[in-house]
Amino acid sequence: MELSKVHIERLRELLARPAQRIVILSHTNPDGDAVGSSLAWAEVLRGMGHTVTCIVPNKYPYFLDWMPGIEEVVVFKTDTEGRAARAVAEADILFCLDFNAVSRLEILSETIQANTTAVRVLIDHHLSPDEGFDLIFSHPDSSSTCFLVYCLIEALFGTQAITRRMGELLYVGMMTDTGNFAFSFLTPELFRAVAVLVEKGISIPDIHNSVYNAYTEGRARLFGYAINRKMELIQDGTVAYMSLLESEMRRFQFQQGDSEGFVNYALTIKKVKMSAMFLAHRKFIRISLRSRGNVDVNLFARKYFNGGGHKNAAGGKSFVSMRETIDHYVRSVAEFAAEGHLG
Ligand SMILES: [Mn+2]
Repeated sequence: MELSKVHIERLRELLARPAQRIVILSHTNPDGDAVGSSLAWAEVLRGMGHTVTCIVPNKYPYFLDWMPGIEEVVVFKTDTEGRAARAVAEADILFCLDFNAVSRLEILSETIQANTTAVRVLIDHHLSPDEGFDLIFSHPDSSSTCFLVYCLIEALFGTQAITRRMGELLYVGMMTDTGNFAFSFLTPELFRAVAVLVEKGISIPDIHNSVYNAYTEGRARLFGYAINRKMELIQDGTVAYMSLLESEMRRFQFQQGDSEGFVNYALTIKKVKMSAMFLAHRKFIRISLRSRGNVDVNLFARKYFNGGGHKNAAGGKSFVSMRETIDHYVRSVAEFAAEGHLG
């Protein structure tokens, strides 16, 4: 992954202005990469004397509660004191981390559009970023935004600027976005970065345990239910899907983040090349897509579900019923296969 020297210098100049008021934003349903990269970047900026507020549209999953500094993240949805709106209105710089379009902020996007004076900087690894940023670090070849933030810190200050605390935060995103170092873009540079974080004193077993072995009983039982009762295979067993209605989620005391990993599980079946998860929300159905190898779910999500993401991990939304959404998926998969996209 090659960072642009020109962009690095522009970032350096921007941050050289004294005492900037900075807001770091990340996406709806923030995950380990969103929160980890935001908090680590906030630490760096505070170290330079800037005032930093981290904002996410809605709550992060409970298994990230242990992350150092997470209590300072402002959750826009439950921010009754208007801290988020005030920080955005007063901001000199807005950093957008781990998403590629302001629309991904959903309930927070209007608030962002209201401030037209702040410099907007994108730091992200999703495909096809939107226009409208003043400075863009868009690296779809980075396995996580945390790794990208690591590279930015290294380019700006050298790795001596990385503390153990930052290391723990950055490792969370590197680990979760790569499926514990099992997906694509596992470059030598990434493992060199991990080596540096280990040198800083991070405990990989502790972080792994805190993130992956911290679920509720309800989540474990919901997982069993989803796999046993709700997983369907189509296209001669090469494509899977699963759906959860609100009533089913309630039955297992569903909490934000509980369905993470479900969509990946179908890909543990040898023949399965593509997997989808349909999760009912009050106003729409959220779709997660995963694939193996050359099957491009970013393309699929763009074409059929108004979404996007990465080649092997993407998402979208549907505003019709669960039945209609699934019918649309099954038809779309057939068309996708007929066009030769399933190999
Ligand atoms: Mn990410």
